[in-house]
Amino acid sequence: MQWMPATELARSPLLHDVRTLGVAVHGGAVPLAFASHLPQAHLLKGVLGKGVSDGDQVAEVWCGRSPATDATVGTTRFRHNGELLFASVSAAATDDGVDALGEATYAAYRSLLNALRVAEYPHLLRVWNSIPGINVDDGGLERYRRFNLHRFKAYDEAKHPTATGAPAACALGSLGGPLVLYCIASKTPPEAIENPRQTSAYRYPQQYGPRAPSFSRAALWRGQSDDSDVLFVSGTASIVGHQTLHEGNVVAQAHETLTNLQSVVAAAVSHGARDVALLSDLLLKAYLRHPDEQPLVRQVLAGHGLDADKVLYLQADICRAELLVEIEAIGPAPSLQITTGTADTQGFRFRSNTDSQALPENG
Ligand code: 3EB
Repeated sequence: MQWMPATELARSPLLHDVRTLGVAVHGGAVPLAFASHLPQAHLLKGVLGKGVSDGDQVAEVWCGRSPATDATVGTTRFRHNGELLFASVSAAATDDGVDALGEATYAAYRSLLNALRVAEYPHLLRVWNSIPGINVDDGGLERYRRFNLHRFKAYDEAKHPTATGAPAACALGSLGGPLVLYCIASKTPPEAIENPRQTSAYRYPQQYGPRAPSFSRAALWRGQSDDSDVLFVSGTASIVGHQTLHEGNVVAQAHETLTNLQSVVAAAVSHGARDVALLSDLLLKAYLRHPDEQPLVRQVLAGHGLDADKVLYLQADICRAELLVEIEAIGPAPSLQITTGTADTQGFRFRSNTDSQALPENG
């Protein structure tokens, strides 16, 4: 994966590298026309940070280490390289009719799981869910809670794990458009990792909705060779046990979130994750409900000794109405050659998770 301003991608050799698996584009009104030969997830979220203007787009590029081929099954587009698969699927969730979002969720997951079965990459490692109107009440039930009902149903019918063995995930709002999912899947299963500070999400009590969310706190994937470990850490927020802490206080929520992230990383290390020991070994993406709070969150991250300018900050609503910030992370991923970049006044800078010479370091 590599994060770069969308304008950089247009000129980057990555765009036509046969090893590139897919791209997620954050921000802007329309997807990237020049990347239409790749599976592309377009996420309607605001890109935040110093030097970023309204409507800027950031591209998150996933590149494997061997040539990939692409395919479409039903409404799911994907590329795969014999080891890993990147897929993107979207489904319209119009506002007319109760449970349109639920139906879109079910349709998108059915299509995705069918494509993974046909392509023979049955194991989901990580899923990013982008949900328009995530906190909106829909016939007496919040749309995120309807999403949980239908994600579960699709997983259950496909005999996909809904508790232990469920993928790492996140579920964030979008500023409109369809429901969009993108994911990384594999031929081999991940090791599910839970956080000792948090109730497993799939065991949340009913007060958070009729069906608990189907995701693991982190997924550790061991590839075919010794050097392929990838640690995917789910969207993590200010939740201890199953309760939201620090309502209305974004700074305290950010601190609690970092404590949760440290705890889940420690759990991954005890499961034998290689090359990760500290939060600073991970690449972070932070979602903020209120764009004007970005400097506060940035300061908290810097105060924890993290390289706060290398974090990608995005504006999005979060799945509990009282949550103001959520942070996700990805660990060393040689098999995906992660590099990230984020805007500052000097333009964009990049950091790689590997010292790989295979990819250009722009900026
Ligand atoms: C939480 O811990 C915050 O429904 O897939 C985080 C990660 C959250 C994934 C999901 C939701 C999801 O409950 C919300």
